Amino acid sequence: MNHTEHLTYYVANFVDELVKCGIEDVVISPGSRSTPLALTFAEHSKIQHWVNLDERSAAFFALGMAKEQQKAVAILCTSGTAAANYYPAIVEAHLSQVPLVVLTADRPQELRDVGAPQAIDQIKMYGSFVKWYHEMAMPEAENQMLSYVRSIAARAVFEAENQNAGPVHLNFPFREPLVPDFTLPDLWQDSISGYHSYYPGNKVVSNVQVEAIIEQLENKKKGLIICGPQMDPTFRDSIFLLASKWNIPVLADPLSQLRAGEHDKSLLIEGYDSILKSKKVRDKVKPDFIIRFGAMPVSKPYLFFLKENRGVPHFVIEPDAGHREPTMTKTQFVYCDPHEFCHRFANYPMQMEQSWTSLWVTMNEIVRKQWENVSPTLTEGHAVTIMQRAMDNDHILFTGNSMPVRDVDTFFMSTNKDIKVFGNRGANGIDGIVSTAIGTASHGRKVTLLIGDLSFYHDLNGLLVANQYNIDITVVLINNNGGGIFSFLPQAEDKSHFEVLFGTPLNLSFEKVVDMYGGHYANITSWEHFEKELKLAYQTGGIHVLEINTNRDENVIWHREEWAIIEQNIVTLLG
Ligand SMILES: Cc1ncc(C[n+]2csc(CCOP(=O)(O)OP(=O)(O)O)c2C)c(N)n1
Repeated sequence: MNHTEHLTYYVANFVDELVKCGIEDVVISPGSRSTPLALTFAEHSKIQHWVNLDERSAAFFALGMAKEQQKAVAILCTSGTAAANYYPAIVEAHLSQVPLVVLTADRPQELRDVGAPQAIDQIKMYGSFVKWYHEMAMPEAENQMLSYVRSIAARAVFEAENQNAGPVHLNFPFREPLVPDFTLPDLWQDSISGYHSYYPGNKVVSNVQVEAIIEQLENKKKGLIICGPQMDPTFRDSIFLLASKWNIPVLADPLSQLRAGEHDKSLLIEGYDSILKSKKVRDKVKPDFIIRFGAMPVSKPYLFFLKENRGVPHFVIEPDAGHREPTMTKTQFVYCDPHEFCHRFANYPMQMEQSWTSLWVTMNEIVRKQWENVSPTLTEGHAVTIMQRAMDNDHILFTGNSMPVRDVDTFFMSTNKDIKVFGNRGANGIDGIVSTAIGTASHGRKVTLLIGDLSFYHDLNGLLVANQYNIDITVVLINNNGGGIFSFLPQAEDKSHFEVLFGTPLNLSFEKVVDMYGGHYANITSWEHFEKELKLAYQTGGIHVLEINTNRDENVIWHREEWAIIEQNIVTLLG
């Protein structure tokens, strides 16, 4: 066999195995060293290849796709800084447990560390942010090596998708010439199933462990369940089964997938962030135990609440492994399938005090009432309310970081519409948000992105892929000309350096950029106008950017006034 034959069979068997293990999408960024894999992906009939020029955007785009599809997506780039540009999305995928199979092409050994062009040290370059790294062998097509390459592909997909999902990295050294020969016979194997089979199973708690937990809960009447960010849409059935059996309030983060859908929401407390903002209120609603599912919630007041109640039994349920508890509260980590936990514990005859549960429901009602009356002026908070009303069933609301996710926490009240809420809350970066949102829209789901102007600017490149693949995306751009969140922080009091270091106004006209990407732009002048533009966006598709101009200082005052009313009403209720 000659060089090209070795290369072709090796790479074809690898790609074919990824496909057999369920990979349906690969996002490729152009380059020369990755040619063998790029051409083979393009040649394989059962994988869709997407081309995204900017590796940073490409990796976030794949991240969004994997979030929405709930399965691993492959990404491929050439050697050098191309691979370095994947870094932020890999960090986010690691922390938010999203499966990615990261493929980087590399120079062969003899061209490393000798000043060869576009050669950097790519060995374990993503450090502990990937679940598994493997330096691939040089292409060879003996049977043994084809078994090897299939085995690695199968393992990569498994490692990415199972237990705490996340990214895996395979680094491929390739020697020139790089172009495979697709006229060679028997490139793809006929078998339908993958090379290996994996039966990972689910973790369960033993009877002894269940008894140990129940013993601590007996006679407790003021419990709370809280659910942070998690992506399983079916979890609501299990958690509300447990909640209804125990008559226990469920505090639900906006990314918990519990606020929207047709399930019974009588024990859902979606207004808990507004409720717990007040120290006076927090002091009066002391729980006697807390059970948390999902990641740590977005809400800062909840963080304070948890710290102030360090003495009470605190359980964190994790499906596989992990230590997601940043407050150092004494915690009992329970590693088991969360569905199984709910079903198992629902059988125990626990009952919360009716007055406790009713109090949370009534406080939640106060919050809901406060947000029902939409202010006549354009406020950042009520943009969420109007968006939520306009969205159809089966919609995705993608929320940017900074104030958007906090406003969604505050203003996205429960609804029977099946709306998924996604965000990049692993590392809370303001980078890559546009690309990730477009990734969630890549397979035809209607997606509305709520984003601040700095975050939008940070990832303008992301719009290219929507333009090139005709992906529909509606962007609600809250333009407060800078970082609005900083006006809520203590540094806002010191005006001397605030604007330069934190406010950072951009003074940009986004209309021109939207035009460059072939999008439709509207500067929103009223809520009626906003509703009309959202409707138009959903009807016509394409890229729509609806800009709402707000003022950072007024935004803080408005939020604080509204929260003060809620506090007053709840304090009156508590007497
Ligand atoms: C990549 C990255 N750089 C910097 C930050 C720090 N940061 C957090 S919020 C923020 C301002 C975001 O402004 P904008 O997107 O306009 O949203 P707003 O605060 O106005 O809601 C910055 C710079 C970050 N989280 N991620």
